Amino acid sequence: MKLDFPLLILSDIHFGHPASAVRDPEQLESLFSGFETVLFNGDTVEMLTQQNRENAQSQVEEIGQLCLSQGAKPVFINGNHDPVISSANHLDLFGGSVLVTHGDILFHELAPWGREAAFMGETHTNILKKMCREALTDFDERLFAAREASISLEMHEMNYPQGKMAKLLTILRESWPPWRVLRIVKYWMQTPHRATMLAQIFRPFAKYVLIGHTHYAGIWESEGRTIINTGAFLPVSGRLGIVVEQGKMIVRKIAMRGKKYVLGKKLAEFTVEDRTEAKTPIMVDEKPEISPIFMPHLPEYASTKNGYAEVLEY
Ligand SMILES: [Mn+2]
Repeated sequence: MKLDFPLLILSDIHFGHPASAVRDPEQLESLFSGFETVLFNGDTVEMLTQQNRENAQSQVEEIGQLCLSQGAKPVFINGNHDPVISSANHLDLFGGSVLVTHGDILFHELAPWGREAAFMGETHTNILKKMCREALTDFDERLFAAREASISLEMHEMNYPQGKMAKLLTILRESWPPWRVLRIVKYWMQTPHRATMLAQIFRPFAKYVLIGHTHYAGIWESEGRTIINTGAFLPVSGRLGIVVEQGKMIVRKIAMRGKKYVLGKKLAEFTVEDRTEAKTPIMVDEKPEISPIFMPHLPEYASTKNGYAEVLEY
């Protein structure tokens, strides 16, 4: 796929979710203008259940049309809330120097803070069990397995708050019981290291890993790599837009002007080297320790998980 620059990366709009900060796609219009491509890095809409899938489909079209009306081509990457929005689970930019993926792959339970974590972990385990060793170390296969696990939720009964109080009820529900908040903070703290390990194992040439998913925006320098989380259009999370041009990336805050979202304060700028020709793995130590985090065929894998899934035996 050829992506034209300048390109804007956003994530986790969660359009259609009761707590989404986007009530009308038109609020995003000004953000899109001036870009050749807008890359939606997952969880753009809510299409997990059969009931909301049809609705979500027309919302995707609406967002896509809005991009086109501003002269930008929309490109969608799957997230765990919209696992069937696209055929892409990740993108490699600049010859692999930049890895873009939603980030649900970072956790065995995909969303270990969620109410469906136990079900998700079990399903993911069962999917991984059916895969051979080669497949387990292949990035596309692993992303595909995680996506399968998300899709399985569709058959699982879920109930979201509905009606006028939905937003408030959702916030209360998400922050109850109180220790859940602490666990979420724990996952936030683990994320940069996990993203680094993901790159080390599956994308050793990637200097930058761009994710969303955890709803915690920020930039981290972690073990020779830079991890950028674009946050979410939800309360508390913070939200960033990444502007990608030839040879560089600029991270900006997303601000509001009136009711519309715009690119705000510049937080960082990175010069990005194209690795199409020179593939040099990013290494900090001479003999990097390979973490078992994403390696279910290693016995240590069990101890790196979040507590639900059983040990995979090979
Ligand atoms: Mn997500």
